Amino acid sequence: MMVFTGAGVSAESGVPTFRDALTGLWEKFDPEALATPQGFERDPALVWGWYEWRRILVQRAEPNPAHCAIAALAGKLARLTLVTQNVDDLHERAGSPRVLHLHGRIGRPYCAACGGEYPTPREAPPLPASGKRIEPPRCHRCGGRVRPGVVWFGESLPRGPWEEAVEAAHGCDAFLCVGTSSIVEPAAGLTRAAIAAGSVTIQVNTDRTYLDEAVTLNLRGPAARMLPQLVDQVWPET
Ligand code: BJW
Ligand code: ZN
Repeated sequence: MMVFTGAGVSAESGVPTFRDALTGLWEKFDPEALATPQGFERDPALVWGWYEWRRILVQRAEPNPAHCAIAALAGKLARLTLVTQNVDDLHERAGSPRVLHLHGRIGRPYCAACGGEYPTPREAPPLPASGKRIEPPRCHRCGGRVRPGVVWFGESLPRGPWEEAVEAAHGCDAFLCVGTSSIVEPAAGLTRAAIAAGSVTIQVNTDRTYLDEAVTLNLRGPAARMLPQLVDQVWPET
């Protein structure tokens, strides 16, 4: 089985999604200014400050029953590949042993010049304001500017996780797609690949998506309610 998650799986943990009406990040913030390499070059303090706000928000959030149900599912199946577009670590904190992050990890900044890791403090500092400008730190090795460890628009996805995700999408018997608008490419192509490969595809979402007619089953509702029910009913405790 392959499980593929998007921002909706973390929404009930208080982590905002991107495109939901009223509450999505892109309702209030400009993706061109904040989530592109060009935006970071133009105004590094604006971008770093915004990602610090989000990093600390994520650090303070807790996994919800959807993350926990997915972690429990791994113990009930011969093989499960968990692929996420999310930059948070809520799947890991819920106990999922292995998570393929297609869009990076917000808690793993790195040097924009040499690529070296930049360790972030473990304790959660006070939450800064979302628009607070913060100068990015400098790399301990080369003095280059440190950048958020996420994949911005126009950037390539990390090769290893992407290749593994493509292989899983083509080879799985069942594909569970949770809380994603399926708008962002190339990640959205994974669901289409699983459909084309003939696997059973289940979509969990509070809203409609353009894949509603293409998948095998739509479960309309919040992930934190739908996923524990799905897992308990399809794979009951023996
Ligand atoms: C619930 C719920 C609840 C709510 N329960 N459900 C082909 C065609 C057109 C464009 C492109 C293309 N190929 C590439 C592009 C460009 C671009 C792209 O796709 N743009 C689209 C907007 C059209 N893609 C890229 O640039 C990618 N790179 C790439 O393709 O490289 C090759 C290349 C290089 C040079 C030029 C061209 C190509 C990289 C994409 C990187 C995406 N980065 C972001 C930001 C990450 C950092 C950060 O966190 O700030 O990743 S954008 C943002 O969207 C984030 C997410 O991971 C991603 C997906 O969003 P997601 O998870 O689906 O969230 P939402 O908000 O969209 O949806 C939430 C869903 O949950 C909704 O459906 C709700 O209903 C639901 N929901 N609450 C269940 N409780
Ligand atoms: Zn460096």
